[in-house]
Amino acid sequence: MNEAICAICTPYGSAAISIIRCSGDGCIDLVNNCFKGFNLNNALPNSIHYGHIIDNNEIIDEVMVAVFKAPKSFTAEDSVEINCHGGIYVTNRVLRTLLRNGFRMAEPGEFSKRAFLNGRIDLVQAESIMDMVSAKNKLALGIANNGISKKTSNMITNLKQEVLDILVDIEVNIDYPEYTDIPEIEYSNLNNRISKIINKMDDILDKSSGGKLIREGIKTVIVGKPNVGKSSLLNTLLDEEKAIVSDIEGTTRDYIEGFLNIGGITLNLIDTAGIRTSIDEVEQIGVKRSLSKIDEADLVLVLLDNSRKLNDLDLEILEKTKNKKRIIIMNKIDLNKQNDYNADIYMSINDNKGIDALEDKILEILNLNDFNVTDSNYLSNVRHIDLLEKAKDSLVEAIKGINNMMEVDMISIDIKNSLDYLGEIVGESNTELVIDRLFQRFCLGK
Ligand SMILES: Nc1nc2c(ncn2[C@@H]2O[C@H](COP(=O)(O)OP(=O)(O)OP(=O)(O)O)[C@@H](O)[C@H]2O)c(=O)[nH]1
Ligand SMILES: [Mg+2]
Repeated sequence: MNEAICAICTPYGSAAISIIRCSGDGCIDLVNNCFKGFNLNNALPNSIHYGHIIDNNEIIDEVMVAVFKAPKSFTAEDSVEINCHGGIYVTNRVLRTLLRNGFRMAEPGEFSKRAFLNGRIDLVQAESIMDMVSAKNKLALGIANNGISKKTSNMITNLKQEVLDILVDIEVNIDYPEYTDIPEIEYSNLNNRISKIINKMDDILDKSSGGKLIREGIKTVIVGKPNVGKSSLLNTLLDEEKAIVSDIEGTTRDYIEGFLNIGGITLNLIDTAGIRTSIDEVEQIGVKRSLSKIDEADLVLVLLDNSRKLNDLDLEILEKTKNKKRIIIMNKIDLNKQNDYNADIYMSINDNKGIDALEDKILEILNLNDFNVTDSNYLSNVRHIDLLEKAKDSLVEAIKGINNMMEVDMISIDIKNSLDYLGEIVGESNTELVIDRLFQRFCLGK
């Protein structure tokens, strides 16, 4: 029994049309009760009909209504999509009419959740739909498409099948020791088969770090002592006057963010407060935040000043970032040279010099120049990567057990765990709680 639900699934605001999505038991009849035109109960699957939404004989809107019948709809339930005029007031009136006529408001993600629970899509596909909606660049869109088209799920399902085959061989040995015609499981053979799967998993995990960066955006932090031109760099890269630039040290007190697309990749660019020992309490908080931003960063742009000698602050910043992926930039090369430090990039933000070289260097250092979306043997979602790592760790445990000649039923526990983790990626062994939490992150109408 699936209650009839409805929600506006287009953005809230004035537009040519809005779409209200309806799904669930009796949904076609319920819409028909407030629809004047064709009798929707006689509608063919996948058909669209002209008419009016009426509320107590009052015409609310002139609409087109699309009818989908179970199981051939997004949710695999009877569904209706009402295309009404896009004004906020009129869309809300249509929605209210539906709510008064037996529908309840859908929760965020409920349509996708139903599609998943009804077996229309697996969990990876559902998550990829959300990724598609939030994709900020071409590569992220490509990754989302891999997920929706089941390429990602198939990769996991194939791994699962291989693990399952091993488990079945072991279980047969444990459960039916009396059958002498079943070949006894050999540890060396087991070791071989499991190692092969571990190698495949390693391969996927190796490629996945690039996928994760593309999907989520690359957290890029600009750091340096005061007045080196951090805010100027942010503004130049974003091509807007987002941060205040001045020759007063300590201009930026807190961090400022903006998104930048280069080479199809999204950088989440963060300008920070110049790092120095300050007596000003507010500035000190800003400096602390700058330092914590370094920890969280995928990439750090360290700025040095060509017109000032390298000092302790520069050295401290270089030391703090030495284990991060970083690009050292010598700025203000239009001024007299006072700084001999060997930087990666030389630029003058004021004269617009070195910007292209910096952008190329960013792609080079992230190793994303030749990242290939059409190769679908990687994961991009942290949840998936985390579970695949756990699945792999369980197999590594199994190998340890084999090497220690442990009982085969103990080894099979690790293999089962691995299988469970893989299942969790596509949503096969999830508890209701995990699933509820996951779908709540969707937007309304999805
Ligand atoms: N000559 C020259 N001046 C520059 C260049 N880049 C930035 N400046 C100047 O340097 C001064 C400081 O620039 P900001 O971008 O505010 O420096 P910041 O690192 O953000 O400074 P804080 O926010 O105080 O830490 C400004 O007067 C800029 O115009 C450059 O390439 N050449
Ligand atoms: Mg600044």
